[in-house]
Amino acid sequence: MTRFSWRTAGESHGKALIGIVEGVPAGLELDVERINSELSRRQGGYGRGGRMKIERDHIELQSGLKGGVTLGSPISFLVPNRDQTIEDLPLPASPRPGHADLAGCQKYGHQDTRAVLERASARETAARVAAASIARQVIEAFGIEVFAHVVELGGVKARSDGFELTGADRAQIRSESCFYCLDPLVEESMRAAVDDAKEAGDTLGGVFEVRAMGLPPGLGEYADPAERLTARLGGALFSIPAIKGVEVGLGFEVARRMGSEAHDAIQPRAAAVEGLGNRFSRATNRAGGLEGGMTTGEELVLRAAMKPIPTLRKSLPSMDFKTREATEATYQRSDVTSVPAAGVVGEAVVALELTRAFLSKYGGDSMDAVRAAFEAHQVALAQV
Ligand code: EPS
Repeated sequence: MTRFSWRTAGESHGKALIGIVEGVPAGLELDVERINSELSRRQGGYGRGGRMKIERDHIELQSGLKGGVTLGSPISFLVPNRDQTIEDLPLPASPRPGHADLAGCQKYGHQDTRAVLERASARETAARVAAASIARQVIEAFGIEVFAHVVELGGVKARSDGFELTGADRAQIRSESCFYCLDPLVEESMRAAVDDAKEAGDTLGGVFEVRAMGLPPGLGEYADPAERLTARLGGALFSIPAIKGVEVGLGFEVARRMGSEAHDAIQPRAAAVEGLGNRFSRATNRAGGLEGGMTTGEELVLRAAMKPIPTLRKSLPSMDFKTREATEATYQRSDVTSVPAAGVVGEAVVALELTRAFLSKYGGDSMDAVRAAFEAHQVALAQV
């Protein structure tokens, strides 16, 4: 059995973004339209800039399938770039504060920020969304759903009472929002914030939340610190460009509470099935579905804070590489905000980590083998 892993390659204005996903069990019928709809969702959201009007992101699968069904061999794919101008674009004279430009040039010894930004660009996340859209079809076959939505943008906060909605309602409401947000009442204020920032040549950050439903308890690991799922999920969210903070469950708020107000009482699961599955549930979910680096079986609740995009039309102070004189950061084009897109990427990286943890616990060569291991654990769970 191949261990689950993935990798991306490609430059923002090169020929294509490229991905390889290994360890997807054989026998999964891949829904390609599903992958493409995630790619176009990543391109969307109010506040995106000119590049997204050029691109039509879609997947071109290269290997790992026969008749649309996975073979168990590495799945490779391209997401072609329409803008392939890497060799023609002008050299930016000065690095942008907040981007990888300066530290990247100092690391590699360049005076050419394009040599850095082409890979450091958040365009790479298109390949990750494609990889995740493949991987998550494995866990979806076992009833696991991952869902992200924007909870704050440019300081405008969504109300948090939409969470009791069912999965189908949530998805419907989010699809009607140009901010991928569940609170329609804040949409106008968010839109005004983006329009004002655009007018001022500025950019906006925000917060998205990622939830995962239908998880079995015990995914992840406490014995190996590096395999603690909390660490892996935090690392995954921090791997998205511009993410500066991650919270789990109550997040930083938990540090201000007494122990008696910080944890989740254990109680019988009301819907427990005789002889099968988890017999326990929690009265609350302050832990956000993670304890001891493992899933508890409750909903996973993660939030990530994104800084405003560092490419501003109203450029920030910088230095010219050649003259060493004070100047302004080079501006070519950018989004005003890409928090909605970052939420799509957040959903993707969480789905990749959950698939990895799921296959590390139940992995087998084929979907049938995975199902057998999963069902055996459901029987074992009823004995606990
Ligand atoms: C992005 C493509 C980029 C930017 C954005 C994300 O396109 P271009 O650089 O050609 O305008 O729109 O990149 C960044 C936010 C960044 O920091 O580099 C994309 O496909 O998401």
